This record gives sequence, C-alpha cells and structure tokens, in this order.
Amino acid sequence: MAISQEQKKHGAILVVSLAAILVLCWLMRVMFELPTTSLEDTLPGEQVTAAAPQYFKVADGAAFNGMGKMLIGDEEIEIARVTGDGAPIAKGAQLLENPNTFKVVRRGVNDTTIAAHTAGAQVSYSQGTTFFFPENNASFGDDVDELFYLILWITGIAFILTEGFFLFCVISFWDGPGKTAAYIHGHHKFEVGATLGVCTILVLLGLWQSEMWTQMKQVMPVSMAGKADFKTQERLADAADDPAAKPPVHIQIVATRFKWYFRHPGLDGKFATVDDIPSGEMFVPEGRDVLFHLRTQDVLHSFFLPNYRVKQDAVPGMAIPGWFRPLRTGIFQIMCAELCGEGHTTMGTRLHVKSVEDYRAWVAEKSEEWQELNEDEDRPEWYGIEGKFWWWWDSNEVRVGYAEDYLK
Ligand SMILES: [Cu+2]
Repeated sequence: MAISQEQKKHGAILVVSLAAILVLCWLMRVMFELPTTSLEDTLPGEQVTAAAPQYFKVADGAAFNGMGKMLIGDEEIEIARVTGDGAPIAKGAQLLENPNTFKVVRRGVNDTTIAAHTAGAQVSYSQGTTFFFPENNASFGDDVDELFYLILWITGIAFILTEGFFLFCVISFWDGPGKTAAYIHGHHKFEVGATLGVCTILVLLGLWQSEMWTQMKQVMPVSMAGKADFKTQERLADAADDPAAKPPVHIQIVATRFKWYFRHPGLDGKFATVDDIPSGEMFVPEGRDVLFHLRTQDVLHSFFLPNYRVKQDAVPGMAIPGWFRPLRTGIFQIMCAELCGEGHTTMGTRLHVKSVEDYRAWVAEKSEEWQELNEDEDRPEWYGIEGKFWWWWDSNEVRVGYAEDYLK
C-alpha cells in the first residue's frame, strides 16, 4: 500500500500533536514537582552570624533535591539548589564549600537572613515527589500508590493499544482517489467479549482493593477521647510496642468556607472543656494513629492530605471519622479537594508532624495557655476566632453520623 503525500502530511500532524501532549505532560510534572522543604518549626539556638548571607548550613543526614520552600520560624523562604547531587550533607558543613549549595530565591516578608541560622535541628523534606505523587508519609500510603500504578498500567496499555489502532486507521484508510468507504455494522462477539473483559478487570480491581479500603476507611483506631487523661494515654502509648496498639490522638476538624479549624483535647483528654486546644493548623505526633472527626459548617468540603493519601469528604450534618499514621516529622500541606466556592483555592493550611516528645511538650504548653485564656474574664479579641468557634461543634448535634461514640 503506497503512502500518499497527503497521508504523510497528516501523519506528521499527528506525530507533532502527540509530541505536544508529551511536552504538556512534562510541563505539568514540573509544575507539580515543587517539594516543600521545611526545617522543624523551631530551630535550635545556635546561630552563625558571620556566614555569607546567601548560604546556610543544614543538619547531619539531610538531603535536599531541587527547589523548595523552607520554613524558619514564621518565615517562608524559597530556596533552590545551585550545585550538588542531593547526597547527605555533613553536620555543620558550610554549604558554600559543600557540593550542595543553595541560593535564596525569595525571602520571607521580614527579609530573614537565613545565613544567621544553623539548622542543627532535623531538616525534613516534606514533599519530595515520585513520578506522579507527593512523597508518601502515611503507613497505608504505599498500598494506595500501588493501586494507582496498577490502574495506570491497565489504562495505559489500553490507551496505547486503542490509540495505536486509531492512528493506524487514520493513516492507512485516509481518503484518496478510487477509495470507497466500507460500511460495517459492528462485531457482536467482539463487543460482548470486550464488555466482559472490562467487567472482569473492574471486579478484580474491586476485590483487590477491598482489604485496603477496609483498613483505611472502615476500621478506625479505638478512641480513648474522654476515657483517659492525656498522661494516661501517653503512658499507654509508651507501653505498647506495636504502633497500632497505641491509643490514637484525637482531633476534631471543622471545614467552613474557606478555612479549616482544628480542636485537640487538652491535658484532661476530653473535648469541650476549658483546656481544649483550638488552632488553625493541625498538630500530630510521628508514628501514632491520628483519629480525626470531620464536620462541615456549610457546604461539602474535602479534607485532603496529599502526603498521607487521605481524602475525606466533609458532609453537612455528619461527623465522619478518618485516620492515618504519619511516618516522619515535618510540615505538610492540607488542602480542600472539593470545589466549595470562590475561595476554594485559598482553603489550605498546614499539618505539623512533631516528634512524640515535641508533641507532648506542645500539648502541655498550649493546653495550659488555653485554660488560662478560658478562665480569664478579659479574653483577648482573637480568642473569638478559634476558641469561641467551637461552640458551634458543641451546640450543633450531628444529624446523621456513625461517629457519636468518638465525639466527646
Ligand atoms: Cu472547601
């Protein structure tokens, strides 16, 4: 079969289009591959004042790949690696001479001199990416990714086969002199076979992932909220070797247009008491199950932790439980994954995963702080924003929900 000029031209157009799609995919990959790098939110006291302003030291064992954001105190600073291969950096090494040098892309609003800090604390790379994903930090995350890749392989192979056949047909059967169209009424046996084939794949996928679904969405850690105070829960946690046997930490979450609110029980281990810790960001310890209860004040939202493969809808009238176990410390993104209104894209905040010791210290400090605030007659103005807010949770009953046991 001779290939005409016309066919060659259309073939070329198709190849160029495919190349354009590939470039687009690559660009998207670059766009989404912006790892957020964070120092632990408290830096140690050591400071190096004489260092060159654009360079800084990092902790032992730290590796950094590419470009990212770095958090020093409240300052967010963008940095990029200038040279180096991301290999671990020796503690205290001057990055000026180290293969890994970074430059400051954008400083924080207060123009923090990052050279003045020695990151003796743990440096965590919270959002390194694999080919498609933000870095996984959750205990069940690998299973989720595996399922994603399996589905990607199946659909990828189907895509290449069908598109390949399509391209073959477009080029081979292009209209030309002396060609007439063939009228085909389909192929009954092929259609039945193809439908059954797809059904089988879907049923097998369903069976294959059902255990994972049960683990992630149906079997919740056993709540101890209200049943033991904080110290007792932590003592039980220390006594258990298996992370799954440690009492979970509890958090209540409210989504509202366009903000997240979190409430951690204080030292008494109970919700809705004066020592509760309300906040606009989420704080959890590393290596422990986190049991959250999610409600929404207004419309549908979706609580999304990309690094933990957690995505849970918040539905009006319901308190929906969910859990995850963070595997490493750092600061991570929290997003809303439901188009909930004009401010949807701004509905983000941060998840702080602290070491167990830091977490305990944080709870002790904040719990006492809030207790004092609550007992103080002259509460500061800002108390209303996150403190008073929880009246909403306590005074609005859950209409439909399977989480009543865990609520208090
Ligand atoms: Cu939302």
